[in-house]
Amino acid sequence: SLDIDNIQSDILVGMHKNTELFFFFHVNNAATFKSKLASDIVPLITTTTEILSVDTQPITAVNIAFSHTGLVTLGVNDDLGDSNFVAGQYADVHNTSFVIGDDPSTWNTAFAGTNIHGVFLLASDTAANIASELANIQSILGSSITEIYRLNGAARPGAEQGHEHFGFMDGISQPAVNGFTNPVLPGQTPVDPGTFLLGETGDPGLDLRPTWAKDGSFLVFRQLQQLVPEFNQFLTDNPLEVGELTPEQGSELLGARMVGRWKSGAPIFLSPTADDPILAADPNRNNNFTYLLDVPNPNVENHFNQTNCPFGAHIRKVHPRGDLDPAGENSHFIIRSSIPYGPEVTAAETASSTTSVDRGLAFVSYQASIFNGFMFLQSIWINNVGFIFGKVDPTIGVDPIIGTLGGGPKNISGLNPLVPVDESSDFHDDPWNDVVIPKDFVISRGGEYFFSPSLSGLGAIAAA
Ligand code: N7H
Repeated sequence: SLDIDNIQSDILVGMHKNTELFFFFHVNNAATFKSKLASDIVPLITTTTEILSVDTQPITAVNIAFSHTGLVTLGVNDDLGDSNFVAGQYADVHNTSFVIGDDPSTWNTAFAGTNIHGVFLLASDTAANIASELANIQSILGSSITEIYRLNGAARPGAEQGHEHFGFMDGISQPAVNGFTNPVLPGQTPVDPGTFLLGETGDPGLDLRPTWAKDGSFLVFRQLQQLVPEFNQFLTDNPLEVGELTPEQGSELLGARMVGRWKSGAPIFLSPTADDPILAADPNRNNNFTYLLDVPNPNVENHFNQTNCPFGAHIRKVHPRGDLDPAGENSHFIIRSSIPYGPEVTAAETASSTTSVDRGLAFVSYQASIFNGFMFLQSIWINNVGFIFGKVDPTIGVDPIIGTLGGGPKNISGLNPLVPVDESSDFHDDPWNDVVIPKDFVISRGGEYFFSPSLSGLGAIAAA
């Protein structure tokens, strides 16, 4: 089993709080910073064990992670065995072999370059608690650090709690970690801990890691702006005309088919024509499916059929359950720990169908290899019109939620369920590209790659 007293809380479990601050900093004085890290900061860091029980959860949970330039600034020159980490996320904006799809001009200047050395993640029930913990940390570290940027995340209010800004329930599907997750829920795939934690069984870079890096994880941070009124307008303008559905229901169905789940979280593969909130709320059922069998017609081969779920639906693109052989699927799992940021849509924004206030997702993923995790999903799956490979339609399109073709229109296969099921259909007619998404509704504002060390790893960094 894993040494969960030594693993930071956000990696395997999440912060379990409704507000979260991402505080990005630059280190000015490495010697002072390291001395305070050892004496005062490490004792503040929340462990996995602490977050698991309400009795031991701190009022404000604290995690810390460093960029590559941060580690170098602190005198840590060990090779962690991850070239994406070394180059930083801004370099990947210009990566032509593996395209993450970002437009550098939409990047927040704080992220452009390699100026960020580290990030504090502070999570609590109230913004006031976070402010007081931040004041504490700033008084400990004094002028040894400078703030570069901050982003306040918060759960959405009332009935929207747990839903991201487009309105869909998030945080439903996570991989199960061998030696940690108990019980494993139906439909959860158990994977080696080394998929997420360096130095553990299954770590693809096991031989490359310095000892102190064991039980740390690479944290990919992305500020992903969401154009919510524009997204809603697109759905309103393009209701799917299926059976007896009202235009409103047709719009709802289109959104659900873009995501692969209804707003409640119910998977469309199991409930293809109408939302099913009871299914959505049942953890024993809401992940219990693969795309291998077509539910109403179990004999129809799934490569030819997107009646229940488009090949390109967001959750199918990023987790093609059963569409690939298990090895191809299992090496690309990430653990997500994102939280929405920004206020609710205002009446004026709704009326004009135009975003005027920044809101979106503070995206966080953990993986032991940035390439196998975030990078592979983003470039080989999300932004690849050919993925999922081997289907009857060879041009499925990019991910309708987060994929991009440089901001322009996106043809997505099978968003309308009344698409041909017949494998003899003529490819050249492209009969599957029935709904065209005119522009991107998610825009990257930038991000960075970090390493979230174990507590003993933090001690080693402080002593470097
Ligand atoms: Fe996605 N959304 O609201 O549409 N995502 N995502 N994501 N995402 C998921 O199953 C969303 C993003 C994954 O195992 C759900 O927990 C939005 C990035 C993965 O079946 C919803 C944004 C990446 C899964 C959303 C966004 C991923 C997943 C269903 C950006 C990776 C699990 C809830 C603004 C690079 C899939 C759930 C599975 C689920 C949405 C970003 C990956 C509703 C709005 C950048 C692996």
